[in-house]
Amino acid sequence: MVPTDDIAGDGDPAVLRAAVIVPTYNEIDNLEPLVTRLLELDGLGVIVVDDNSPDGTGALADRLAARDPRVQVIHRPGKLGLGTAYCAGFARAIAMGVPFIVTMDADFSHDPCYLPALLGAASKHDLVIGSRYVPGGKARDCVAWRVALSRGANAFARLMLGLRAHDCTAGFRCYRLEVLRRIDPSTVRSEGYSYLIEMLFRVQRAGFRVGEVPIEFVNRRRGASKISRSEIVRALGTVWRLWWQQVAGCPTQPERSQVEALYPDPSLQRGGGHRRGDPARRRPAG
Ligand SMILES: Nc1nc2c(ncn2[C@@H]2O[C@H](COP(=O)(O)OP(=O)(O)OP(=O)(O)O)[C@@H](O)[C@H]2O)c(=O)[nH]1
Ligand SMILES: [Mg+2]
Repeated sequence: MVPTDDIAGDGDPAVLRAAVIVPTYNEIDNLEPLVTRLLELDGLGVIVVDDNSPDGTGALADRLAARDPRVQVIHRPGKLGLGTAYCAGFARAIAMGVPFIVTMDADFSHDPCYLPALLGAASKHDLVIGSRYVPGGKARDCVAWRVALSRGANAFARLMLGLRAHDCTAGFRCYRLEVLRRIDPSTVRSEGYSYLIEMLFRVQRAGFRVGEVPIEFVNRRRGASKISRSEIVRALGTVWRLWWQQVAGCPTQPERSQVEALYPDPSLQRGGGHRRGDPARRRPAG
């Protein structure tokens, strides 16, 4: 395990090393304990993306944000999908300029205790996945059909798309800022859970280094799953679409000029490639 020092900021809430994006839909019982755990870690900010949860999760997020300036909330008018929720969170994190951007579920399936390992590994990798399927990783308390579904989806995505990661559907990830600047998450077509596969596909195709850190994934204890049968079918469709893109040789990346226009970065304009080790000394916007 990488030591916690790897994510330590200098104690100033305005100097963040990483933003943790937490998409929420009806996570009233999970959000406060999760945010409390996250804020115990130095140098982390939290971006909650709530889709007008009927159970009041959005209002709870606002109260947490009022208590601590490291917490921000993005409210959306209704359930618009996990993928687009990540996308909204990424746009905010890119605007903040934090060097590392983490995504994780609100339901404690992704234990914050792994964040130091994830962020530590991100010093050598451009995308780090908290993985169930590398040695040392596991899925606890998960029903057999969900494990089989997840295993099958991973095998299918790896085979069809040549993905090298073992846990391609994991939502526990740490991206380096320059990866998101280059990939431009807003151009990803998937809106739901398959957004994760499409992001990984693009990251690998763009030549970034992907690493995996073993985690023990724990089935949610509180609240209900939002994964539906139609999401599963859509994910299959996404894999086929990406496979076709690959076979037909379609570009998967936005034009470079488009990246520059959306996220102006002086080092890209100089044609000097991607900046490494972005300074973390930027204040979060808003
Ligand atoms: N904002 C937003 N969040 C979502 C949406 N769908 C799911 N989420 C959140 O995304 C995270 C993952 O969703 P889960 O329902 O836990 O899906 P899962 O982890 O694949 O399924 P389980 O193993 O059954 O928990 C949770 O924090 C959800 O609250 C959505 O449409 N919008
Ligand atoms: Mg979950």
